[in-house]
Amino acid sequence: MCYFLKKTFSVASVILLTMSSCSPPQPIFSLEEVPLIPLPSNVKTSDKVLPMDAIQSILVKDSDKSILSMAESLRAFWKENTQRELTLSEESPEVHNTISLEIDENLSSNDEAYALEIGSNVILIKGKTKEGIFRGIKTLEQMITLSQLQGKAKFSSLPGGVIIDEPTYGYRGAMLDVARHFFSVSDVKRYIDLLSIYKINFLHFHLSDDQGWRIEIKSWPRLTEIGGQTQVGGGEGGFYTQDDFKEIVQYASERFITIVPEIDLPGHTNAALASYAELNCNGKATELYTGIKVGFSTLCVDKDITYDFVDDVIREISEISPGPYFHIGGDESLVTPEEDFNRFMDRTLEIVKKYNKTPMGWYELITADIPDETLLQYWAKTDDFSKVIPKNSKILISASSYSYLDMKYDSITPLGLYWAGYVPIQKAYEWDPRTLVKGLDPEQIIGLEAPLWSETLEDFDDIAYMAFPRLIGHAEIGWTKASQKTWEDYAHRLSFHGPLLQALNVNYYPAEEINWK
Ligand code: TNX
Repeated sequence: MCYFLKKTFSVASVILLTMSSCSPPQPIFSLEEVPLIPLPSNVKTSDKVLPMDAIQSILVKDSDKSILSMAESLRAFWKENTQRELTLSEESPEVHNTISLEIDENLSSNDEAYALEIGSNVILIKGKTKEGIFRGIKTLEQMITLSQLQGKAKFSSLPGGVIIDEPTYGYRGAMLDVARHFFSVSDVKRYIDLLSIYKINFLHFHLSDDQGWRIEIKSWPRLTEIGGQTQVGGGEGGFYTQDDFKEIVQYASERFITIVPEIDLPGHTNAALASYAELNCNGKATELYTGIKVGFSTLCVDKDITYDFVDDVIREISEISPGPYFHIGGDESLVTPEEDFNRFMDRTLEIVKKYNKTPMGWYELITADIPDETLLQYWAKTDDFSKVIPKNSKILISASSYSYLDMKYDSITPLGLYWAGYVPIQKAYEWDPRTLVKGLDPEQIIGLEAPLWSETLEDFDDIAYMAFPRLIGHAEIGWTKASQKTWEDYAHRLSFHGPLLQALNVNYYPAEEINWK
């Protein structure tokens, strides 16, 4: 226990001798050199060093259930990574030899802001809110993992100093298409775990499309009994029961990730049209579809039953989705005449409002009479965008030539599509949401989202190969100020994340342009 002996060295030279052989081990990195992603806004190194074994407890001052559960997870992380058991305390007269978690409302106006201070025998994590504390814990965990992977057996101390940090954008999202191929609850949880390492805070779930309907709707059971039974290529498909969905929502919320459910309407609906004949204008059910074409299906916009269907679906999903948004799709409704599309969307937007959700949709929604609070998701290639976005709408940037994780990295990538061009990792990193799309007012932009469409992806390894490492760069664009980012510095930090992903068995794409550690 070197930190203990240190107190006695002035009284006995014998102990001083013993001491010098066990003074605190040097940390692997100084605080400013820890290759954290996203890069924090402010890092100051001190001359202190924290021996890992100086920490014996986690102190939770505001005994709040969710802070306690974060403390429990940190405790499990500590045990796994340092083989040491920490105690959990809710009260302590002195703050030393502990990791203290507390709320500090004066920290910033940003709810996700946190301060992380590492002293010689204490770690203080302050959050503006609980969410801030969580983001701070994730920074600490990343620092420990990166140090440990580089330090091998030598890892036993952390560098002293202070990190003060907050995100640039309030919406930093990922989207997973579970309709083209179905992914299990445990795959989704694994994705959520990886998102949380990089401080992503929204997961948009593309729950229905031509090839599959993936969520149980109790009042329309054939959607999953028929529409959920296949996928691209003709595999067996699958769906989430409402209990599965609740489990995912809960798992995500413990990691401060909000689930955004999407039911794509009125196009991309073949799975529903195959399940219920009455949703078709000709009254005949379509065949299930397992190809990858888009833009051939539409709900029958002039039938009343269509709106009963839309109302039931939005009601049932809203009841189990605590997040603010309901995404109603709206993309590529190529066989719905524009007038019909607008009429359909006007009624559907009313239904979303009735169930107290903020409507969200792909930007094609702008032809309808959209309420001001609507969140529009901009996905076009940047150079072919000519439509006028209403000045009062909020915009989420998902430009396909930069943010689409299903675009191939290059011509030899075995998975993915390339209609929006190849997206190597430098291209995916080096852009700015505020200036990418000409004609958009930067004030309208609330954040960015990286969609992962799954036409060519069959299992978690496929997901991981397309998402990582591009999603890590995307997370940094959302968090770190544009003025603080450079490709060279990012590429250097990213090189340390290969071992991190490997340790988690993530099948990432080992891009040649990175000098992986
Ligand atoms: C376009 S982008 C689509 C999806 C496809 C994707 C494939 C958008 C809103 N719609 O239906 O899966 O391309 O990259």
